[in-house]
Amino acid sequence: MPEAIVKEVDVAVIGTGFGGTYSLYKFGVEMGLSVQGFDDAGDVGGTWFWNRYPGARSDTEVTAYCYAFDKDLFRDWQWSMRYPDHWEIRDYLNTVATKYDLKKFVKFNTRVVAMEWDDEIHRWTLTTDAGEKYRAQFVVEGVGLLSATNYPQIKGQESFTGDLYHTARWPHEDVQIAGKRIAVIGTGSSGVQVVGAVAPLADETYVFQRRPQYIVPAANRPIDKDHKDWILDNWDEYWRSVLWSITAFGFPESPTPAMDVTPEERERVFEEAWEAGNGFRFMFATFGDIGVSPDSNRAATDFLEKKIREIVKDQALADKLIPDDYWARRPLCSDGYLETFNQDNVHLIDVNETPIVEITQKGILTTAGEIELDIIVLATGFDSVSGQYLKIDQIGRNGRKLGEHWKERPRTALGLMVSGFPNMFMVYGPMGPFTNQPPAHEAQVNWMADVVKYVRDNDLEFLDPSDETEASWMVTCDDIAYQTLFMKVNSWINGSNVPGKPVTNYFFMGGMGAYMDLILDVRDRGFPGFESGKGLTPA
Ligand code: NA7
Repeated sequence: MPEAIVKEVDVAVIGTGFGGTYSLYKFGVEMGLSVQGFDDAGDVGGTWFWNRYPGARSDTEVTAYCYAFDKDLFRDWQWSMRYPDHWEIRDYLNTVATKYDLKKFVKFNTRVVAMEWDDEIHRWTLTTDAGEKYRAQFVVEGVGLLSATNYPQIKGQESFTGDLYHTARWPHEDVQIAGKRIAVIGTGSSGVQVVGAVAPLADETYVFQRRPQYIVPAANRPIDKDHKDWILDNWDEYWRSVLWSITAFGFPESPTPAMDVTPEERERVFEEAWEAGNGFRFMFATFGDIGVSPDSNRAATDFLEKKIREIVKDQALADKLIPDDYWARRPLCSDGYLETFNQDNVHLIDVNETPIVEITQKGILTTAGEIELDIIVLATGFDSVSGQYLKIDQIGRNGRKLGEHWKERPRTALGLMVSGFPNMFMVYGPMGPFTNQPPAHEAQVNWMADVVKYVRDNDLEFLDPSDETEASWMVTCDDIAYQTLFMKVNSWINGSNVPGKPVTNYFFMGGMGAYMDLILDVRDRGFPGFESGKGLTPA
């Protein structure tokens, strides 16, 4: 006997971060469709529900780290700082959810564990971790680019008698930092933020570094009210400029190659960007080719190396903090990270020189001896881009399994849909744009809404990108990505941070504007290369 379906809806939405919350608004409120949301978290927030570690904040300027669909909200909401912290971002998403009464659509503390397409009735059946089944014609997976944790298994981890936390699974209650001995393993965005926040308070801070990173000041400060007013006065023009830029960060990008100007001019431009703060600005607003030209990249890293040497007093320590590869990882920024290494109670442990042997009851044993600790922080990042999708057992048309379809590498059409998985959309899925996320999420969800309208208006039941359409998108993405330096340096951007994960291209790196033109063109031409299906509407 078939298992009972708890509810049938037009659109199921998995995840309530920026993408999922907007999807609930778009489909459930604006379009008036029946929707059902799910989140394994206890509330809205997405990655910001979980990332509550000390120092956790967006390092994207907030005027492009917010929604564009609601001008009143933008006017009324009082962001405090240029880069909002995790509390403020959660508060913002909660305000949106409350304003549009979105939480009524969502089953929180509920994980979707499986999804299967029924090719007779053209509907998805979703199964939750409680074993309940839901049915939906369309599914939006807003599960997060940086959501599935990369949780290393270090020998002896379970024997530690102090507290051990991953940055992306930080406890909700206050963690006492003052007076503690703290180890931070990892020096990506999260590790750098944690170290900057805990080093001034902790008794001793031990920074376990595998590879150093180039770091630019954040220059966090109260939000610039004049800029906010300017955006309000130029609303459509501003958001168009964000979406039709390369990175969608809301600042003007430079088209000038770094080697086209004199060394003095380069120095002036870099110095100005250093003062202005923000890693993405430094990479993309100074010159147009830092991510692609080895010479331009080297000019930038020479400048950043000089700054590290100026800030860090002990030059032997500075040597260890200077990377020796291209600056082609996700650009970091921090106010104070490098400076902490001038404190006597902040210790850099280079795990290449003195590897971790094991975690003990009392702390961490390296080849140089045991370090006694109260707290160990795993700032070891994420099984990014594809990891969270693969946690859901997904079966599409003709029994196609997502895990098998993606075995060699993740594949999508337009970063939005997967061949053989009709009416299933991914917000910021693999081969999506390599850009600031919230504006891209909105643009993608709007495109999904256009698919839904197209299906309904044309009396269809589903759209499904063909294998050829998917293959052609992969070629487009790879042709661009392999011209960049991001494919030459190991990081989560190319999957090389997680053992066993395919090391490959995961993005469309042609810029947000080009991406917009491509996806809107597909829409305007009536989705060529997509198979459509009519069928029985279920009783
Ligand atoms: P990242 O940027 O992937 O950084 C993870 C860090 O953890 C990085 O320094 C890694 O070293 C280090 N790492 C990972 N595993 C280990 C082990 N086993 N031993 C020692 N060190 C390790 O993750 P984040 O959370 O900081 O940031 C991810 C994104 O989230 C960020 O870019 C923002 O967009 C938000 P490595 O450098 O790889 O040698």
